[in-house]
Amino acid sequence: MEQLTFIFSTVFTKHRNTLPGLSEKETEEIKAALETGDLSGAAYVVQKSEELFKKTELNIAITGESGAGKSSFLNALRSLGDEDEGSAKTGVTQTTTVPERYQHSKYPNVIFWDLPGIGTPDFQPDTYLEQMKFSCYDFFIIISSDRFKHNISILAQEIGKMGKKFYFVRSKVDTDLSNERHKKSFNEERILEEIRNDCVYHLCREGMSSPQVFLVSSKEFQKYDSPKLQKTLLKELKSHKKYLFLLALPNLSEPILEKKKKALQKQIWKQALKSCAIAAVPLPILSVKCDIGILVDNMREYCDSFGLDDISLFILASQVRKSVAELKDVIKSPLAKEISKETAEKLLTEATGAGLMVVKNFVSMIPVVGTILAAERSFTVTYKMLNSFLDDVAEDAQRVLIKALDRENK
Ligand SMILES: Nc1nc2c(ncn2[C@@H]2O[C@H](COP(=O)(O)OP(=O)(O)OP(=O)(O)O)[C@@H](O)[C@H]2O)c(=O)[nH]1
Ligand SMILES: [Mg+2]
Repeated sequence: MEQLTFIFSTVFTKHRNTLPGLSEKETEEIKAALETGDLSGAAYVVQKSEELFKKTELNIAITGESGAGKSSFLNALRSLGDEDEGSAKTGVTQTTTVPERYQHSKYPNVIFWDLPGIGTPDFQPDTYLEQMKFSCYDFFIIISSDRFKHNISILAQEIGKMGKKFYFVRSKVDTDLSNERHKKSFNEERILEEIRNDCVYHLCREGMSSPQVFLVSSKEFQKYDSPKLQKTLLKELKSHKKYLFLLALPNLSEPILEKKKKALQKQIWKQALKSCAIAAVPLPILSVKCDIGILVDNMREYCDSFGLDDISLFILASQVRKSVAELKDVIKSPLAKEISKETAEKLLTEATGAGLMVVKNFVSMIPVVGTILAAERSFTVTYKMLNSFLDDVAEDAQRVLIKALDRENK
């Protein structure tokens, strides 16, 4: 009982008497389990909550004028190049003619819908919304390139009328800039400001109040307003959907990496609790009780979410025209596929601290000791180990980003 109190006082105090990642009802259930000293009951609440999370879907619609760069934007948001396997088809002639569904490769519950362009003969503004089954989506990203077109404001107004959120993206700004670059008076900031003001002006003229416009290039997705757009979308989403979307976002900006780390950090207590409570296996050699499988799954998830796996590194390397070896060079922790039971055990040993090594041999001679060891100790060790692994992975992701974008390491 005292051990349980210790576990939750650690988590509660850290997060101001709430349990991060749980609803009020779930928090009450955990408290009730805690009061009766039921560790596995408490872990079961966490497990049920995670099952609910696994069922959460996020449907994002990408819409706008034909040829505006919708499919390219969608690929960039999924961290894919236009020719990578599973990417949406892009091209100079009309390519998307029916709504196409694309799942995120690592988070299949994040679903992007590539909608055909509005304003083509098959898709006129008055029937477009119905044809696209607009009510199914969580939010819309409206893409427009070049000069502002009337259809775009019709689309925005109709989405607004349905009570749905939309975000306005002005694409291909890299082309606008390169078209102007030859001029003596060229000033990047000024041109971007002009484009932004023009879009805002037209949206206001069509009756929208204080519209927000994001300038983006799908060819240089880390630049311009893309990080701001991702931050804004995250702000609008709540609980499970917010967490899901964050994990799925490309690892192209430092603030996103930082947010991912913080979000994953907040979940660690749940994993430590499950690991030491549900089907925990005694590891006498470390004098802790935990489920190595749970730890391995989490470590792999950290790597996956931060793009530290072979496929993600290969895609990133080809996008930034670097070799995979160059990117791998800056990675210190194991990649997703290298994580095994042995890796987890090694890190757990490190987390138990040097003092424990003295008792190691003694304990291994009497394995039964493992089964009666304190939950407090098991929880603390797994909590510490996952935290430290997450720190390492986040630092690796940061170094990969700096290398990929050729930034100076400050
Ligand atoms: N330079 C530059 N070109 C872009 C950008 N986005 C898209 N393109 C190019 O614009 C063309 C059209 O892009 P798509 O992504 O196919 O446009 P779409 O809106 O999906 O087109 P439809 O499906 O036919 O409506 C392609 O040749 C893309 O490579 C961008 O941000 N910068
Ligand atoms: Mg398309």
